Amino acid sequence: MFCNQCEQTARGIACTIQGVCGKKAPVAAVQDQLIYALRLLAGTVLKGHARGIVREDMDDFMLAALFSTLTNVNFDEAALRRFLHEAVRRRRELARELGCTCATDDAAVREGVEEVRRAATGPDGFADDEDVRSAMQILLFGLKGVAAYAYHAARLGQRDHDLVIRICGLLAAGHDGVPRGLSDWLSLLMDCGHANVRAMALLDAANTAAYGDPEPTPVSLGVRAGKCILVSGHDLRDLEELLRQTAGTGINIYTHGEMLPAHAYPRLRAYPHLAGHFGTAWQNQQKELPAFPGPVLFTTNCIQEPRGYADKVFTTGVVGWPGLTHCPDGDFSALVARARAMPGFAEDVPGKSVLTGFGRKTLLSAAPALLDAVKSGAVRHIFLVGGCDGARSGRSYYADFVEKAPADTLILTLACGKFRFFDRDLGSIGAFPRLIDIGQCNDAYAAVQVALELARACGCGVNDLPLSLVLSWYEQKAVAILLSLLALGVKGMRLGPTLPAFVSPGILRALVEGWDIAPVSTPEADIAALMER
Ligand code: SF4
Ligand code: SF3
Repeated sequence: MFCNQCEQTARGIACTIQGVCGKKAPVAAVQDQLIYALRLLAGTVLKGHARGIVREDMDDFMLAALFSTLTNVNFDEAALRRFLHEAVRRRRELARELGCTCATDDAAVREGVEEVRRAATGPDGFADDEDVRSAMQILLFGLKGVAAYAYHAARLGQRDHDLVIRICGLLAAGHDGVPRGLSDWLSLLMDCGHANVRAMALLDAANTAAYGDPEPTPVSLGVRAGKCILVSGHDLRDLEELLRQTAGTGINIYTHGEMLPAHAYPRLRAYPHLAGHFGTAWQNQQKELPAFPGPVLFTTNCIQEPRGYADKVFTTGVVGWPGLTHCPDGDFSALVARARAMPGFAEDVPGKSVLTGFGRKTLLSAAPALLDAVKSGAVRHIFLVGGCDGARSGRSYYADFVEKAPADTLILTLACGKFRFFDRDLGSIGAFPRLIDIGQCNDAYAAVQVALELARACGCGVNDLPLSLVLSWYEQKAVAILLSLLALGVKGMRLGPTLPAFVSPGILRALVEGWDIAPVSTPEADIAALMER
């Protein structure tokens, strides 16, 4: 196997024997085949699009299949193989309809694995230039992130066929016979970044149309006596469906990881048995989940091997782990039955509460007051410290950064990286709490909107604001968000805890020269340098 798509890749180079994440070589092989099959399918979908063929089920399939190869989503070889066969079947069927010959069969897809591997390692023949190879990898990984966000939006009815066509065009690049140099690939990366802005906007529209605009909301870290279910991941629709199916049963629902901001959506908060938040970020689940006295549902990434507690872990949607019970779309009866059979919490245990839900509307309405605070000097600088969490020890940088940021600075945060500091009391500046949780990783869209609004109100560019981005990456949604920020022209970002293995020296040079991007160093040095910018 060869997989280098996430931050914890072995030796900082690639997982070649087994994934550090737990991915086995046969699973990696099917994922490689699936990617190749999707590249071929994308080309046929583009031909169909040119002939006016628009299929919602095809669009949904492309997004789900791509999402299933993202880090920590699906480890189930059989489930991935079903996606692969479906991709091959769909291409053959569409090709027949278009009247073109289609050489895709399982054997061709098997050969395709070699091509995927060469794209990554490049021994000969395919993308010999290491910078082109790097750009191709960044593009593929970014597309996985775009697909993830578009998938969530589609589940809530927000679909955009043109976005899927853009994804298909980018996925087919390199397999479409068009010769491209490095600058062409860099411009495709920007296209991917813009496509991701569109995907995040769609998801923002989907979430807020379905559940209302998030409002700042305190969330209890304590527990209530009674039966319980823990819900992890990003998918608000799954959470809502489960809340509906458990209403009036006495079973309390707790959020885990990236599901925390769900408490801030009025139509989700309205369920009185949405009881609180349990645990921290994904990489702590093997330590934290055994103590939860009810079953756990994973709606998206990031699932880890449930060592010793597999009998209470359920998956749904694109998530899979061999041997776990997979809930069919919207049917949580098995999960609810398990909750009834488990002990639940014996008594109320009060806990501190954390504040979440500074969503797009809230932030935009606070923008004038924020501007005044910046002009008066009350707020000297705004840091956005956000992104993924992970297991690496160097990630204490982010908590240290937040701790050491001067008292006249605000910290905006989002995604699961915040669990390093989400329960700290950093005080406030006037009406603003110093720690402002915008939401999930996809709510980077809200952060971007606010930055653009502040720049507009100041009559300057985003890079002229006293605003700095300090990002932590782990998986491919972070790659998509990074590409979005680059495409929007955001400069001077700090990226850590380590640079991606798939970024070549030439691409890094382009990022430094074009966007002044830098790896994180020490909190003290970065704070000083960023505040001087
Ligand atoms: Fe390794 Fe990350 Fe790939 Fe898992 S997803 S196999 S940890 S690079
Ligand atoms: Fe975290 Fe997996 Fe990326 Fe939505 S839950 S951010 S790592």
